[in-house]
Amino acid sequence: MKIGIVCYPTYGGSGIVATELGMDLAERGHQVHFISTSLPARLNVTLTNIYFHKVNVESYPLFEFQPYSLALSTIIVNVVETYGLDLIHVHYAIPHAYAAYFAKQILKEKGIDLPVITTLHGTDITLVGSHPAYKPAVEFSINKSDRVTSVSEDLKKETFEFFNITNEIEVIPNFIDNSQFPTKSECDCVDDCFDRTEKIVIHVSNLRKVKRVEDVISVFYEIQKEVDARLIIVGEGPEWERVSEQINMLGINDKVKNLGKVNDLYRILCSADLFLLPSEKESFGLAALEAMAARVPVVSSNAGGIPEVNIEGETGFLLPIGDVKGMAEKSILLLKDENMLKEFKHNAKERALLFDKKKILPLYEQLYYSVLEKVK
Ligand code: GMT
Repeated sequence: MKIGIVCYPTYGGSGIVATELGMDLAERGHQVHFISTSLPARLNVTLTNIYFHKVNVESYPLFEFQPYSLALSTIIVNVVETYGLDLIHVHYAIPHAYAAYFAKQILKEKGIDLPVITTLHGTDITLVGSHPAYKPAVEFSINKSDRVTSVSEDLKKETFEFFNITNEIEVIPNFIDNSQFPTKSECDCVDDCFDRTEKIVIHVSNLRKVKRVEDVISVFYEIQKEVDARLIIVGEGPEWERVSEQINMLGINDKVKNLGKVNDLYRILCSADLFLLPSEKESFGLAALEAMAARVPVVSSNAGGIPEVNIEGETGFLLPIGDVKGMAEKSILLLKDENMLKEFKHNAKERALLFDKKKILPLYEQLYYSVLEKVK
């Protein structure tokens, strides 16, 4: 198949999922065309069968805001006509599903049928999509997509609650490539990252408000009173300034290290003992799954789709959003009990294996074939 993939190129989960999916499809022999404003963070464009097309949003003095959707529709039309794409798969509804719909209409005039598949990732529905400024357009483009997928049952439920949806939504959960993670013995040998006498607590995110990074700090503050521990923060984002003030105020600067954006996340993760994810909203929690694939248990909130990934009392603990005290108590319990920690680490990996890309990616491939069958 010749497949077009539209995604945001940044470090967000939707871009990661789109990129990993595309690279795997290319490995399976499909021709994959990425369409994005810049090269997606994890994309290896040197792979055979991978093509990259940049969305050029021209600036013009008359425009206060650049017309991204228009530029995207146009490039989709051009790529479909030039390379003869069979379908387009857009990740994130806003405005990708909308732009794809218009590309489809333009192509229809030229006698080309372009099936559009939309994958909903979370913030496109729960935070931005339901805003009155976007709602009718998001609802319309979901209903007009040939197929719609959601990364969790919870997100599917929220989509039906927020919008008047007449289309079906198929849940295809996010996935992980377990083969990219260091093995247990390799993990045990990673001793150059951190001091192995301390317990390593880790948080990975784009440090946005919705991640409640201040709760991460408050939970860790309680942990380090009881356990010899260090907090590693991976990622960059708008909340960092506020959070670093909190770290200063609590006087725990020597116990918290911010690594910023890293290239060897999986190696760093496998040095950790506990992952904290107290998010306000999370349609799935890919960051938690990545931690689990590195054998790291998770103490999280019970927001959105997190309970579909992190299992209470098995791979970690789930507490209500904002329950810092509860999260700290469970973290201390786990970090102090070596047997429980060992068992949870094992369980976390077992759970991550259920989301292995070998199991999940064929679901997308089947979906593509069934769409093509329908339009034939
Ligand atoms: O969470 C973010 O800040 C990024 C956001 C995105 O759109 O990339 O992540 C969403 O999609 C991920 C991949 O499907 C999910 O794992 C995240 O849970 C989801 N984030 C939210 O729902 C807040």
